[in-house]
Amino acid sequence: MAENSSSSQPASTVTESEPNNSFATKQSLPSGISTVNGQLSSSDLDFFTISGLNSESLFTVEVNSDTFDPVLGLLDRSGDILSVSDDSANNSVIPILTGIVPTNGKLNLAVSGFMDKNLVGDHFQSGSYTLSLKSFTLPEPSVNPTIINGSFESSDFTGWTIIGSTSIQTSAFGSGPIERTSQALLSTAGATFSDKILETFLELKAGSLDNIGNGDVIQGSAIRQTFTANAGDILTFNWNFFTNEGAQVFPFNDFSFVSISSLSELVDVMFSSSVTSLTTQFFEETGFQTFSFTIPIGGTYTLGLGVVDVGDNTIDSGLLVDNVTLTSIPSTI
Ligand SMILES: [Ca+2]
Ligand SMILES: [Ca+2]
Ligand SMILES: [Ca+2]
Ligand SMILES: [Ca+2]
Repeated sequence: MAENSSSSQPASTVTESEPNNSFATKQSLPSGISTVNGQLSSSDLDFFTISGLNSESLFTVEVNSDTFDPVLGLLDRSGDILSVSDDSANNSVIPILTGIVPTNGKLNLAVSGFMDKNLVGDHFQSGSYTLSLKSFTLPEPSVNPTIINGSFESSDFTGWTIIGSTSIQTSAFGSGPIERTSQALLSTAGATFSDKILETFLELKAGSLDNIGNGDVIQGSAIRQTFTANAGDILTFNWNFFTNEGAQVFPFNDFSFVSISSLSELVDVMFSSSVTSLTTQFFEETGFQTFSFTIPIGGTYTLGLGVVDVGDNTIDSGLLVDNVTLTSIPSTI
């Protein structure tokens, strides 16, 4: 194909080139590539291999198109399908895949069209698309002298470490905030990560999230903060759980959780006092609740909060958090 003489494209962008319809003829992308501009036609499949990534770093890959409904696949080094994404959220047709870069530093990807979940070219979608790759490592958590930015009023996650689909929301979300103008939203929609990765992130034992007992945890989002506290200090926060699962004939039991010293469920889809959520993107909510924990022994603690999909990652749930506060008991003289 013709060389693109334009210098307007950033160096990290390449144009897809045919033939690339099979794993054997996949297009090799040089290291440092983060964007591929591609074209899909009816029955077309576009295979890529991206090399030179930092092994063990986390990645998210997504495919955006203005004209068609894309499907994205991740393949192992033999070309077998590891996972396939069609839609990443209830209100989006964008496929997103996430994970850990394998030790060889390579990702094998395939772009197809709805509803070619087997990646065999069985579709009638066509148009241009953009495949975007991000890879990153999580910062080493630092120890804060107390809870920092528990109000989320800095309008970002200063003081927190985050993974997955997290955002700062205002009253425009349709619920809350319960404290001033900003709150945190964790969601199972979008670029979420596997339970195994969440457990590593939150320093939980492997299998802890499945062991909650709601079923096989698939993917989710979490935030954490490590801080020092004295015996008797009281940690509190406000939360509101949202789900679309309750509107399903056979709902999966998505849940939200807190971990501090140990892991416990905040609430799941089977909550009894369900309230129809008229103003948000979700069908149901618990309404705002308060969590409280008394620090048993002075020392360093990590607070983790999360929301996860159980069974599959088709129907979304979310968790609003605000007003995370560590209250010290005044010392007696
Ligand atoms: Ca193509
Ligand atoms: Ca192709
Ligand atoms: Ca707030
Ligand atoms: Ca779900």
